[in-house]
This record gives sequence, structure tokens and C-alpha cells, in this order.
Amino acid sequence: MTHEEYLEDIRESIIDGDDVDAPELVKEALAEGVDPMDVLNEGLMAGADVVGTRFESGEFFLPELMLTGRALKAAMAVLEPALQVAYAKNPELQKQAGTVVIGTVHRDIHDIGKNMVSSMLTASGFTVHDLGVDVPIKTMLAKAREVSADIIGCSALLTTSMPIMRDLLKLLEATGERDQFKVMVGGAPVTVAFAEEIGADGTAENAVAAVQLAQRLISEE
Ligand code: HCB
Repeated sequence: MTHEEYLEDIRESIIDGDDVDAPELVKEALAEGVDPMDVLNEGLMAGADVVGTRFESGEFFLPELMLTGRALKAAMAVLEPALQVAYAKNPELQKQAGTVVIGTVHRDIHDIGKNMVSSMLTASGFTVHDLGVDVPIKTMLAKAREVSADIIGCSALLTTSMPIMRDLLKLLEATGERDQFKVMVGGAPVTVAFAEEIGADGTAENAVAAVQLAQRLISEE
């Protein structure tokens, strides 16, 4: 099979919500030399986008979303170590690592992408405090203060939860702590324009880019 054929099959397995085929295909693709970053972007996330579009148009329902979530988790478990070897275990990067408090914002329970960002940051030498999902901004700030975090990382997958990231930035302004913490935001619907508009320090389209962003933010401190 060509690399493109592997990626196509991985996308299909995510669309089908097949938690047996998806990890198996990722394993085979990696063994055949497909770049782990392509597996993430063009395989898993592209498949998730198709499912999202079909859900929106009424072709798919909640059970399909749940099956896709399971398939994504199973596939990520195989992909993560390969991504870390290829993109995270860089001693140059590890020298600059700092402390990150991360969570999926209040009212949002999507955690697959956030978990991947957490594990890539950890593998790159950051100390990561992952607060899980449905995290109120006050809890994030309290943890960031407690551990003297360099960065607060927010994840949101819902257009209804995205504004909560703006609330975090407002809270930091109100408490006079905006200069104390860098804030990075992410999740499928988050754009560079949105990140700029709410005054965040940056966003990243995937977990590898999130590590690079975190590195840049630390070096700017
Ligand atoms: Co969910 N869901 N869902 N869902 N879901 C989305 C997000 C929609 C976009 C689908 C759609 O309609 N197009 C949609 C939101 C629409 C909107 O807001 N306009 C949606 C909806 C509506 C819902 C429910 C409301 C459905 C319902 O109950 N009626 C409900 C929400 C419940 C709630 O949160 N309160 C719901 C539930 C679910 C599950 C539980 C069934 C399941 C999640 C399982 C889990 O996370 N444990 C699920 C899933 C799987 C999805 C889709 C299909 C995939 C999400 C995913 O994991 N993507 C998603 C469609 C989509 O994303 N296109 C759909 C793969 C990961 C790897 O990508 O973007 O999350 P990622 O993360 C990347 C990247 O963004 C970046 O790095 C990651 C790794 O490369 N990144 C960061 C992520 N966080 C970062 C933070 C940073 O600081 C920096 C970078």
C-alpha cells in the first residue's frame, strides 16, 4: 500500500468508529514509514473532521461520535510513542522546558486532543499539571498560582465553550496577573484570529505545534 492509501484507510477506520482497525492500521502505517505527524493530521484528525461534519448535517448521531471517540483513543495510544520519538525527545527542546497547567474548559468534556498535547509536552520535558475536563477558569488560575506555572493551556472543542477562554484572559487582566502567565489556547474550532482576538499568546493546530508554541512562549519570558 502507498502512504496515501494507509492514510485513507486510517481516516475510514475513524469515520467507521472502528477501535480495532484504527490502532492496527496506525501500527502498520508507522511500520511502513508513514510520518507520525501525517498519521495525526491527515489520518486521525481528518477522519474526526468528517465525522463532525456528518454529525452536523444530521447524517451521524451521538453513538457515532462516541464510537469515533473510542477509535481515536485507541489509535492515539499507538501513535503517541511514535510521535514522541519523532518530535519530542529533542534534548535541545528539553533544556528550555517549563511548567504548564492545562485543561479542557468548563462545560466541555472533549479530552482526546488535550491529552495528546499533555503527553507531548511531558515527553518534551515540561512539568504538566493536567486538570482534566470541564475545568472552571478559577480552578485553572488557582493551580497556576500554586505551581508557579509558566503557561496556562486551554482546550475547547465547542463553540459554546470557546468564550470561556476569553473569560480566563479577562480574569487574568482583572487580577493583575496577565503578565505572570502565558496563555495558549487550542482545540479544533480555535483559529489564530480567535486567539488574537481574545488576547491569548498563541494557538496550535496539533500537539507537535503546541510543544513548539510552548517552547517559544518560554523563551520569550
Ligand atoms: Co463532540 N463535537 N460533542 N464528542 N466531537 C465535535 C467537537 C463537533 C465539532 C462535531 C460537529 O458538530 N461538527 C461538535 C461541536 C460543534 C460546535 O460546538 N459548534 C460536537 C458536539 C456538538 C458534541 C456534543 C454537544 C454532542 C451532544 O451531546 N449532542 C457533546 C459535547 C458534550 C460536552 O462537551 N459537554 C459531544 C461529545 C463527544 C464525545 C464524548 C462523544 C466525543 C469526545 C470523546 C473524548 O474527547 N473523550 C466527541 C468527539 C469524538 C467529537 C469529534 C468527532 C472529534 C474530537 C476529537 O477528539 N478530535 C469532534 C469533531 C472534530 O473535532 N472535528 C466533535 C481529534 C483530536 C486529536 O483533535 O482538535 O481535539 P483536537 O486536538 C488537537 C488540536 O486541536 C490541538 O492538538 C490536538 C492534537 O493534535 N489542541 C490544542 C487541542 N487542544 C489544545 C490545547 C492547546 O492549548 C493547544 C493545542
